Amino acid sequence: MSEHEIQIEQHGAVRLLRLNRPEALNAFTTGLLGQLRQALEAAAEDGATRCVLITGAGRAFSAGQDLSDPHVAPSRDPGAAPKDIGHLLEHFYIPLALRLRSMPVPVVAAVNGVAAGAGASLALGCDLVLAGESASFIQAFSKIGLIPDCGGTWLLPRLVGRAKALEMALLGDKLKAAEAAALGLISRVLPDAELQDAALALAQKLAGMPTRALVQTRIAIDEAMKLDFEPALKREAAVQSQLGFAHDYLEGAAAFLDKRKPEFKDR
Ligand code: T3D
Repeated sequence: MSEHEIQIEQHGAVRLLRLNRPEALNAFTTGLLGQLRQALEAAAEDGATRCVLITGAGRAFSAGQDLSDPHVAPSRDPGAAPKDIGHLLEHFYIPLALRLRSMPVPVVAAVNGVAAGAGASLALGCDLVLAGESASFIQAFSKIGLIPDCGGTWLLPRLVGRAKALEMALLGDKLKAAEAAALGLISRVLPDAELQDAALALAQKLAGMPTRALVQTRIAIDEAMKLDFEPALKREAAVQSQLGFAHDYLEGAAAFLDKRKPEFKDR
């Protein structure tokens, strides 16, 4: 399957989405942003898909916003009115970030090269982030007079703390995959040649797990970061109560007792 700037492959219950503008390091045009959101929407609606894997074609994950895209590229005409970048964020990046963060299945990023600007935000917004050893993360925004967007200001301090978030965002230096893993920005680093197979294997493992519980875990952790301890305990109990009535818990517990492999179905 292909939507031009996104390649879509189905591997069993895993929907693989490959950003596909390798000649521009998969920089985001409005076309690519729109196609990626549609592809996420389609994966969310497909009951047979239980995990999404996002990666890039060629030598990069994504270089962020395509700075030559006519929607944002500064006009060379001194008389022309400046373009409103906020419009692009409102209509493309915010809906994309919200769609990604609220997927009803786990989402894995396989970062196969540089992830810069909004490309880094997209990767870091996924549930698990794997990177090849030659991959890197660049908060490129400050170099062009902008702030981190597509969720960057929310994600960075939560992932690495305020001091490192500010260092990365202010300086915009390249952070190698191994450093990113050591900081807790990403989950794992793999040899480049093993990245795609390892990411697919991880996505397939997640696809075989109790999807609804995995997604509720993501939500519970995000919510707990906003709560005091006791409200977090109560929220856990309320969600656990609901999950306890669901098929997957009954099946998981019964399979354990029967010493057999569980068959999870809930989404
Ligand atoms: O409107 C808004 O800006 C609002 C939204 C903001 C969200 C953002 O994402 S802001 C941040 C935008 N991204 C950047 O500023 C990164 C710009 N790119 C780079 O700094 C470098 O390309 C990289 C560090 C990512 C990689 O460097 P390198 O040396 O490996 O590759 P390269 O030679 O620079 O790039 C290869 C080609 O991709 C090149 O095209 P060419 O010369 O072969 O025809 C280059 O122009 C193109 N490319 C790379 N990044 C972008 C891009 N084209 C358009 N937009 C890009 N962001």
